[in-house]
Amino acid sequence: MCQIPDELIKRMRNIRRLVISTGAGVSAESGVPTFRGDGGVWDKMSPHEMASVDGFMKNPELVWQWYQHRLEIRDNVKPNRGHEVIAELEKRFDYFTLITQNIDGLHTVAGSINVLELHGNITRNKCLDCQEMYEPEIDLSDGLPYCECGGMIRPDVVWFGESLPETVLEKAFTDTEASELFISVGTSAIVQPAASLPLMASRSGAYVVEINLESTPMTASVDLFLQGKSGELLPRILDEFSKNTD
Ligand code: BV8
Ligand code: ZN
Repeated sequence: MCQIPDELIKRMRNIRRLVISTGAGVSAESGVPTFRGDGGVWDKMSPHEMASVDGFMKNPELVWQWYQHRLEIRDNVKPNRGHEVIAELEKRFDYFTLITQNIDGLHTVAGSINVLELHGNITRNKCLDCQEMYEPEIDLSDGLPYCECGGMIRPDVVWFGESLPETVLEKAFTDTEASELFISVGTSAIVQPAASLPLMASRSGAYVVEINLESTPMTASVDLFLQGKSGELLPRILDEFSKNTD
């Protein structure tokens, strides 16, 4: 099991602005399948078939079934220690931002408050045309759901080729550039523009840490790579950080 270097704990004790950015790897330990690992959701379907407007328009029933299936998984899991530690760390820093690619909402369930959901949230639906919001429960047995305006209702998530919610992305960029310590946890660092955040932090002078089960395209350019499970490493970091220094 990899050591938690003193350097990281020392830095945590000497900074005020912490940004944590998470991907599917943090939810993996709650039982939510990741995208690109074995048994990942993508290996059964291609992302562009399922998580894109064209894919939805081509086969809305299939895409709706896929999201309903993932919502079911999400409704039967709970946050894990990794989520809880991130929620605890938010209380310890004057300026803290959590940026997540995850759409399962588990960070909020775990108690995180300042959460930027870059890719939306599977527990919300909206109208494709007028953007009216709708509850997550959709009964497909009555056929496809439609809005009063006649538009199709879809999950309120960001699909490939769609731009991310503007204000959310703006704030993610601003807080990343202002961060003194940037910790990326459980992402394959492939999906853009989320994957550019650590580099942006580094360019603005932040110390960048990557916590992940395996190395990724960002590993070579971070200051510290901690290989392992987020649900194990994050609690150890919090324990070391909480030890009194005298
Ligand atoms: C956009 C929501 C442009 C839906 C998702 C450059 C700039 C801009 C865009 C692009 C670009 N290059 C390419 C693009 C297009 C595209 C893209 O990035 N493609 C990739 C595949 C190359 N980007 C887009 O289309 C984005 N839109 O920028 O549009 C634009 C601009 C202006 C105007 C119009 C358009 C939109 C991207 C969002 C797509 N939506 N999800 C849904 O979920 O159904 S992406 C999807 O992948 C999820 O959100 C997920 O979060 C995301 C990333 O995956 P990860 O979270 O990293 O998960 P993954 O399984 O890949 O990795 C998990 C990692 O955890 C692994 O490394 C594993 O080892 C590790 N792990 C596992 N267990 C553990 C663990 N680590 C620690 N502990 C464990 N226990
Ligand atoms: Zn509508």
